[in-house]
Amino acid sequence: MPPESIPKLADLRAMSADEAAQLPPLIRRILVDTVTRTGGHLGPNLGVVELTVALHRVFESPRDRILWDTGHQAYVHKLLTGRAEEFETLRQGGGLAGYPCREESEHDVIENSHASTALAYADGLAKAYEVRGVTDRAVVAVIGDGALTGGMAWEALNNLGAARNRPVIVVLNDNTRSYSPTVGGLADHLATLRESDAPVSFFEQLGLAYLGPVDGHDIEAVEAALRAAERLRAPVVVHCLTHKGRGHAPAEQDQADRQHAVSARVTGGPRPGPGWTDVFGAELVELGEQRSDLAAITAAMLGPTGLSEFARRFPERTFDVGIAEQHAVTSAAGLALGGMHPVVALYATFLNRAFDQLLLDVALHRAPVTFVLDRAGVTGDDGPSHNGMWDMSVLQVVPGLRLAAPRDADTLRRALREAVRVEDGPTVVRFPKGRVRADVPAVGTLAGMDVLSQGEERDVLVVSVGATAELCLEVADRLAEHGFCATVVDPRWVKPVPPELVELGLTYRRVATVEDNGRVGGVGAAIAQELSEAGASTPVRTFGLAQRFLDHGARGDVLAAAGLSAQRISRVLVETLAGQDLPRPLAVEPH
Ligand SMILES: Cc1ncc(C[n+]2csc(CCOP(=O)(O)OP(=O)(O)O)c2C)c(N)n1
Repeated sequence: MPPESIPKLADLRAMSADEAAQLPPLIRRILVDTVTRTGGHLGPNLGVVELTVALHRVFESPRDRILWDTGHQAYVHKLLTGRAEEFETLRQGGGLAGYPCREESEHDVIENSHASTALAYADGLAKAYEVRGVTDRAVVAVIGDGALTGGMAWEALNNLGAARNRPVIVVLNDNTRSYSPTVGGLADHLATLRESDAPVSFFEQLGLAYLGPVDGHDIEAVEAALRAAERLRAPVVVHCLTHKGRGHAPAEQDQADRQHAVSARVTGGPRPGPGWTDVFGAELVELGEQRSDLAAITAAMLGPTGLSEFARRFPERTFDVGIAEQHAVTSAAGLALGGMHPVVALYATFLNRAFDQLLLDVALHRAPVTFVLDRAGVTGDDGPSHNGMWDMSVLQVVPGLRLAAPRDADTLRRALREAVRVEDGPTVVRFPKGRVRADVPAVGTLAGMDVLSQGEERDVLVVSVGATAELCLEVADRLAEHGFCATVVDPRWVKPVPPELVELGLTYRRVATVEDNGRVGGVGAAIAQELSEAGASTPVRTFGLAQRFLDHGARGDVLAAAGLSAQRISRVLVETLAGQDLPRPLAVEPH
């Protein structure tokens, strides 16, 4: 059946229970057909088909506000809220976003992708409606058992439970998994609630009502529970039990993560080589063998951050803390105080969650913690909140922190070995998403830094940060075509700015820095500041990502749109070297 057979919302609500029961197989077929082609979150969406149908039959979106925590499970919601015909454009440039998107639809109230926020938004919405005397709409937040492990969710429950007359419906989508099985005391408590109805739930003890558990694949049962929840006019948790990957055998049988996220179907071409994540994971296992004080910490992303093998070899030194980056960081500081050297493996974008913990709990304590930031820079198809384009800016302000941006597999291994040897403060190793390309060998060293390409004249010193090395070499080639000489250096450790780099910069006509990070406050800005303080008159051009929320799309397209292409960088540099960038004197107009 084609996407046109997805009913309009009003028709969905008018359907009989029997008619509604016909929808899930159609929806699952669309999900599987599309997501296996475009890539995206398959397992989570297959698990919420009936739940989403029930939600949209009971509540009247957009008057009633339905909030999706994390937002990766909102594809069915998109299909049911007028986007079925565009669904095949999912995650493609110019097409539907992979998460809720306010610009896309009035049914999308919040857009995030960072977990555990929906209950706080719901708390705020409900407070606003109470203060403004708005009583005609429900506030509904759907949250997974994984996202419920995040501290923000607990903080929100604490607030929701305290106001027993302010209605908020929390739909707990309990599939027992984050990527892998959800861990911790709360997960154990949910298991108890699933298996017997005797004990009082944690939610009731906090002051919320509790309904369930309900079979989340039984539309009528979910609808009945949601209606009962609405009638309570109180903060209430509706505990729904679902199966991640439901109805699609490859997802149901996937022991690792129930096809939590699948890649776009690749047709033909050479087999892809190892990824940055694999190189890191393998090196950490080697280091773990040499050093019994090394520990690994993940925030519910053991496999995706490359820690599976480390966990298999050293289970007693591997800690999954749940989707709790703040806790991961401060508990790493605790591990360090206790004589270990923890390696905290995160996606770069999620480190934002734990900035203060890194600043004060780790750096102020000079705790030897190594942060490994995967998916740094533009990630592309997951949209604005998933790009790891903030880390090298926010980390600039952390005293005593050292940051390496390796350019290839070889320098990643080196950086990691060096990082875990540092015992007087935090270290960071950041690298991008995807496959590692061939190593980019140094042609020499200059003042202790790797030289990737040596120019004969001192026209431009190009400072290559991390995986921008190939791009910088292409820039050097293009400059050569225009008769300008560029030397490309890679300092590898970019924070603090190496003093040798500043000295070297003083001897060039121009300095250009290139980084896969927001331009504001990044490595380039730090280098420019150091050069200026050293009294240099050398103009510095900092190339990085335009400091805006970048639309989703293929990585190469997003990079180019954000200003990081060899063509653009070389054009700007040729203009500056030809003196065309000098400010023209203002013409003074007579009175
Ligand atoms: C702050 C933060 N950390 C990590 C992630 C990565 N992540 C995306 S979905 C997910 C698991 C979510 O589990 P759950 O909420 O139970 O939803 P499910 O996919 O099982 O339906 C994780 C860890 C994230 N989105 N946000």
